[in-house]
Amino acid sequence: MTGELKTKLIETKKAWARAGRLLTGKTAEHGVDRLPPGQRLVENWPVLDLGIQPHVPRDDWRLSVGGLVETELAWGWDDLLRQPQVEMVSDIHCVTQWSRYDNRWTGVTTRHLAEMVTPKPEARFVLLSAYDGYTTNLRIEDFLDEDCLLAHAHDGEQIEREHGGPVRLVVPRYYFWKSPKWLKRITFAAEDKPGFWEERGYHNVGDPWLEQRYE
Ligand SMILES: Nc1nc2c(c(=O)[nH]1)N[C@H]1C(S)=C(S)[C@@H](COP(=O)(O)O)O[C@H]1N2
Ligand SMILES: [Mo]
Repeated sequence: MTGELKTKLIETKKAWARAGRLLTGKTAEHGVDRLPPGQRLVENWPVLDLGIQPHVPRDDWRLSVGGLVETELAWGWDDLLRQPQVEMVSDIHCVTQWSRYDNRWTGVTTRHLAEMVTPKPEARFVLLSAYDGYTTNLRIEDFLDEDCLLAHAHDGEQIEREHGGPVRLVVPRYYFWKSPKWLKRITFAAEDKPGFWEERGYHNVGDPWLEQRYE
């Protein structure tokens, strides 16, 4: 681990949630309006994290998948590359108001991963944790959307450490805090469990077109 936890940033973002900052009161329709309400387009790619950017060499990276599944699995870097690879282009929407269009991700779809582990029928949520201790949660159907993937490359280059390399999750339909960097563990569960930002006033679902910034 390097860096210190950004306690001030975390306190500020908690206060924004309490105050409902940045809310426009508008909603929009996904698939009709490309830019969700209250968002502005950026060309650069901001870096957001809790102040800790873990250094996980590719050869040390392990992803474990378990909980309510028929077959648990643990993948290393080579295992991930041996799975069917896809390329998908999607937009990023961060709750701090920036959006970034046309990100070309390479990796393995969450649907393929689910085929490998076979979630049990009782599994309704997916709990995610990362090498910096970050956590977040998704409804299983959102995790299994067709555009979700475990990504190891962005615009044809390996994902840089600051953006979550070697492997991050990408869930384009929701605010980007639902896309953990430095992905470590995926747990299928019957019960939901709020993650880091969800426990600090951020919305449990986080749909940008419904402006679900805060709970
Ligand atoms: N492991 C981990 N993943 C994380 C975060 C984090 O702090 N740790 N921050 C989230 C937030 S709030 C955002 S906006 C995006 C930022 O990703 P980026 O730095 O690649 O833009 O990562 C999300 N995933
Ligand atoms: Mo964010």
